[in-house]
Amino acid sequence: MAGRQLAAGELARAAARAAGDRLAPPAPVRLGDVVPAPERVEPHPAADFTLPADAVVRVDPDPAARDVAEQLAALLRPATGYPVPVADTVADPAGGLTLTLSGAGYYATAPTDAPDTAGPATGPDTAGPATAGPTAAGPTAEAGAAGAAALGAEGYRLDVRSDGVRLTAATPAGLFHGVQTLRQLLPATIESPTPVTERWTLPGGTIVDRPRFPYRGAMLDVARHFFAVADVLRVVDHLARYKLNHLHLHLTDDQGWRIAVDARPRLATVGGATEVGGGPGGCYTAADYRRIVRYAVRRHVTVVPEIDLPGHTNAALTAYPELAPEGVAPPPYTGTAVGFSYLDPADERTYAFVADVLREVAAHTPGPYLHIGGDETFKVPPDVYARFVERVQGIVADTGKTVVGWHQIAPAGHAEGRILQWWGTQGNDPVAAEAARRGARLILSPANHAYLDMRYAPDTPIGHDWAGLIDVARAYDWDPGTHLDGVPAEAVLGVEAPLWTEFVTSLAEVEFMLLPRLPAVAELAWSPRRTHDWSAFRDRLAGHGPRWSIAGITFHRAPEIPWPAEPHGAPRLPTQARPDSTPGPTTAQTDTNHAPA
Ligand code: TNX
Repeated sequence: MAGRQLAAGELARAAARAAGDRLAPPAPVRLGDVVPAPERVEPHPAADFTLPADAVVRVDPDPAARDVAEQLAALLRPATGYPVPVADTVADPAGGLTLTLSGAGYYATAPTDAPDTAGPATGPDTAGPATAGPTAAGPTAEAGAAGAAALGAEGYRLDVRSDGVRLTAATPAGLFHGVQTLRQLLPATIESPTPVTERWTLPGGTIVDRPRFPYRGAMLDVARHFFAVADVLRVVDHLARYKLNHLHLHLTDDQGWRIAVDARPRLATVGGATEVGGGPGGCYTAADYRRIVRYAVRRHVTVVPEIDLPGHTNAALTAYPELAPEGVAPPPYTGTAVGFSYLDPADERTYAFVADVLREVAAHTPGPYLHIGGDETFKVPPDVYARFVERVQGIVADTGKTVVGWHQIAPAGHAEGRILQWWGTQGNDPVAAEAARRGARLILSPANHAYLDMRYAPDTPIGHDWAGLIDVARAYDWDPGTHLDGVPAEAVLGVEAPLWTEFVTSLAEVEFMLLPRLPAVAELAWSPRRTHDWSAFRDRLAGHGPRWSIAGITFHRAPEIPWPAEPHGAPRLPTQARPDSTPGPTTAQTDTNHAPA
């Protein structure tokens, strides 16, 4: 009798659930509506999942995975108003969100698709694709381990089923990227900082995803204008959202020196006290810098510090005039011209200075790279310049880091593992191609596609135009795998979008220039080439406008994107008066200064 009652109760509940499912509207976001486009998407419309008010995030008892779970819970709490506790166990995974490291997930046994031939052919991030069939649940443990290996260092698998969500990856970085996908699959109001009444439904199905290129980045120039630590942290958030994993900080230039060096204290006090337009500038203490690094590490973003040498050093020379040619202190510089300053390559004190600076910066930097600049040193003869770069490459090697430089360092001798950041505008660059043949790897930042300081259109209120106007289509319209003649995809480490800040003075302006172009760059760097499709990208991108608005993030409402109407309007770029001493962005002289060599 009791048994029959139980069964009847179960039946009634099942019937109510089925009726509820039939009545429930489908998830507002489609499974494929993710930027950057995932490698594989298998929708399973009957398997939508609605987050219950008592949802729990469960995670493998691994500290780094646990930290990703905490970040997932933290992003769910404000808008849902749910408590979302995190539990250190993946037992009893029904009804919540489960994050699992490595072999414990579920995978099908055999790949069903050829590897993406447009991408690099080898390496942990580029093994053959895993399979995500709707019938993939419940394979053997061996199949699980094989699947996790195929996800590589940053891939993930996301299974949304009506009884719960499972996220699996071989690494915490993979879990973190999976969380970014999950975030985009929730209704846009998940970005609200305060509770919203909403059905928190995720679209059913499976996504299996991993990056095309291991280096995916953006650069922030904190030298031309100084940006507070909080602003930099917010830029890290924007990168992480789109699965970008490197933040290059351009820490030094003519107009300001932005990282304190104990051995050379005047760099901070004198070199840091200026910026374009004559503002007060600023300088990160070692603690500030380490705070940025730690924040980035938690978001699986590697900070790449740049000390620009031997040119772009006027601020350093105001602090240590003995390093200037003829030993004469130059006046502080707050304009926007380039190419006039340099450390004296003939003076041994220059190399002691460089070693002091790079040793300290390396010590504060957990990532593998040190960027030595090397651009626009117009006043140093080419052979002297090449010997300087070779010595500095050696100093970087002594710190244990891998050297990165702008592609102008290509003519200098090869150094083990060195990386050139290419910022040209013509894909035909035999010197860079030759450096790649000698073993250099390339980060591609073609100025006419990836320079986010270029204006979108003639009426964009701020920015350069020396590399042309870059609307969203232009930012999206190139292929890193084939962009440079004679440079095979295997030599391409990845893609980076630099934001120079001669004309960018505030966080709102940074965001206005980054968004919506940064997601375009992210898609080029992450997604398999076969997913590349402007009209599909444009439609997926459009859904991010309301997300940014709800989160209070400024962006450019680019006219070529079909943004949905927003009831409360989007945050607008505050109109900034440009300081009188700063040449306007249309100044022909300023903009031809930067034509790449
Ligand atoms: C060129 S790209 C520069 C920077 C400028 C930028 C402006 C590069 C390595 N050097 O010094 O800020 O153009 O777009």
